[in-house]
Amino acid sequence: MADELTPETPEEEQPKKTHKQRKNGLYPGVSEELAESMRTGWADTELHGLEPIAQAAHTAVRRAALSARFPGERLVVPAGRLKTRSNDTEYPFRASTEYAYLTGDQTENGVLVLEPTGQSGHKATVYLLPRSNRENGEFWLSGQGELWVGRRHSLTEAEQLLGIPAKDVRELAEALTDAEGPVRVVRGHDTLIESALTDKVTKERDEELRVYLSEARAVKDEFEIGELQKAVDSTVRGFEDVVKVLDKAEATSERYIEGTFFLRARVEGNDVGYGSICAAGPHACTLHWVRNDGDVRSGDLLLLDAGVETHSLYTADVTRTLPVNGTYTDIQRKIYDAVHAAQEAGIAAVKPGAKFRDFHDASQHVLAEKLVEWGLLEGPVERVLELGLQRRWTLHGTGHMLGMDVHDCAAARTEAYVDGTLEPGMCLTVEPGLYFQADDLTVPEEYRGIGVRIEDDILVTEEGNRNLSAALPRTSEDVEAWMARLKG
Ligand SMILES: [Mn+2]
Repeated sequence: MADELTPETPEEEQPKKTHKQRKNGLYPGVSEELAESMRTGWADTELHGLEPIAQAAHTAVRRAALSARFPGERLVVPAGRLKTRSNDTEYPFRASTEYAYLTGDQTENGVLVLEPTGQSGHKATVYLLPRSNRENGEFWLSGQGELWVGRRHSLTEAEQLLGIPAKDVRELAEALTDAEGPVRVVRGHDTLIESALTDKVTKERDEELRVYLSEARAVKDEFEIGELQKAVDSTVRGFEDVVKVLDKAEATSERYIEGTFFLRARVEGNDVGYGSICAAGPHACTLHWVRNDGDVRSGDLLLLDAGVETHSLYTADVTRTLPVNGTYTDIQRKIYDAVHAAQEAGIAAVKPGAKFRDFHDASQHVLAEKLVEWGLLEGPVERVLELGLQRRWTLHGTGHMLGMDVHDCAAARTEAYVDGTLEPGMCLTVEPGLYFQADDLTVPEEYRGIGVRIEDDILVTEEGNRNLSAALPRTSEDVEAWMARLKG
């Protein structure tokens, strides 16, 4: 099946192999007459005059910046390959962020190569699987044949769409093995390409390429900001969907919430940008609760942390903590309002010229004040912050860069990110939380099992910031009114 005629097999070898397979009885049902019949009688479906994809002009600018950073070197950026889920089924394919960022393309096995054109400048080529060959039976006998997986773009069509010359990827590994001169590859996506380069690359130099591509994504261009807003808008609708079916979730489990949000993500976007956290009751205190198999009970809170990923792979990352029955209890409201105050302080600290750490510090300060005020920690607040004592209940950093990866720019150097300075065009989450574990004996019983997080997606602007997810209510009163309206 899928592995009988692998895509990287040079074309000229394939007819022979197909013949041998038939002879060996691998395709016992295929007579020479059927094989002959399948070769012919197909219409020419080549598409002509295709317009470039929306981000083509932007990807060209990104490749030019990459070229300027690594003059005279061959740069290899793979999309990645299908990953086996079980036997001959694969996980849904998601192209590497680096490849999609530089090409706008998302097809499996694709590889972008920037070939140096002397001391400065590069020639970009995108290497792709071409249309399936009909002559050798590949299109219907191979698991990667278009009859099984769907029509691909021809190389000519891909060139028009991406604005990059396209070649057959099955010739790439050999070409890379033969090529001379310095080369770097983005690791972790394509073992075939990496093994072709194994004698020519070093870990340290490849890491510099990865770091560059991570830092390059920190400031978003106009296209990216539009896509992030789209992702957030779909996410807002997904949250509304969930509120409308909370009774069904109560009758079943957290899975009903996960499935409801996923429906919105698949209909309006590519997927969810990360596994949805649908955490009812004490599950809210488990930061990455994605099992989502628990009960949803009236009187408990639901912490929903979810984001739609657009077709272009930009994701939202939004959290709301909602009372399942529509009304916060007194203790839930007290904790919720404290987290909201901390988020307000955090958002206010997001502006150009501010340090990345500032919004975290602002939020943590508010949370430490509340914990002292409630008698859970002994003051003064400065002592608490100095010793980090609030972290027993605040647990995580207050936010991160957001983009094609939910934790975007993760390979950036500390000085360029965590110790860096905010600039217009950066997009980040502000997401303080308080979590009182169900078995935490250091807090009064009424706190135990309550977890609250509020998370919004904030764009740094020239003037300060813009909350991309402002369409979702944040104060406890506004959340209750919004839920009442949707459930009404
Ligand atoms: Mn987040």
